[in-house]
Amino acid sequence: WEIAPGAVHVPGWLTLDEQRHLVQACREWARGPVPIRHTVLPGGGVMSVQTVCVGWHWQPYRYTRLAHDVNGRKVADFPDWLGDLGRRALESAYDHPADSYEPDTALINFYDGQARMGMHQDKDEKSDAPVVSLSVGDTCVFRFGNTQTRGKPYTDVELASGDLFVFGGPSRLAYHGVPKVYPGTGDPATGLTSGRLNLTMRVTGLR
Ligand code: MD5
Ligand code: FE
Repeated sequence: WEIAPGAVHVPGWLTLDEQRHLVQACREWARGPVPIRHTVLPGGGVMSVQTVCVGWHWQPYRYTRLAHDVNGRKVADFPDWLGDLGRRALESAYDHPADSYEPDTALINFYDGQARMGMHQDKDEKSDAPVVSLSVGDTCVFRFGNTQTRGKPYTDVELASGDLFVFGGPSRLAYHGVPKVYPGTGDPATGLTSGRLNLTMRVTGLR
């Protein structure tokens, strides 16, 4: 399903086994070396979503090797299996080989029933490579907007457990957010008994 040029939604892309594996990996990353936390924004706001990173640490609004805003430690290495999953995801969404896609960071967001993500652009990456987004757990409303403003026009899409979304090309810099999560809609067989997990893979363009 192409929502806009370069923005492709593939419902039910992950198998149940893959979802279980992701949940397990994210659980371990959430424990450390840099524990999952509510990111504090420079203006003093606190994000309702909890975030943990792999490969590079994201803090508003840049990527760093060390989590200066949490405990000063280096985040877990970006594993090879995750890069493989990212290339397979890109191939499925765009229907062509993605051998040269080498994501080097993943942001894992955990949403409880109240968590939201306001409309924003992802522009901290110094690369125009696509972003691969994988969802596990409760269904949410994902709001996909335009590149000019936070407001209309936008398209609301439901993202359910196992769904893949790829954002590339002209959609890479579109405003987007998560205005709502539907508690209790996930399948406990994933290992996630409540809430929503979203993992995004990106190319930072850093070294
Ligand atoms: C989420 N995460 O569901 C979303 C999914 C974030 C974030 O927004 O920044 O962690 S990723 C959605 C995304 C990424 C890059 C581009 C676009 C959407 N887009 O152009 O719409 O937690
Ligand atoms: Fe984003």
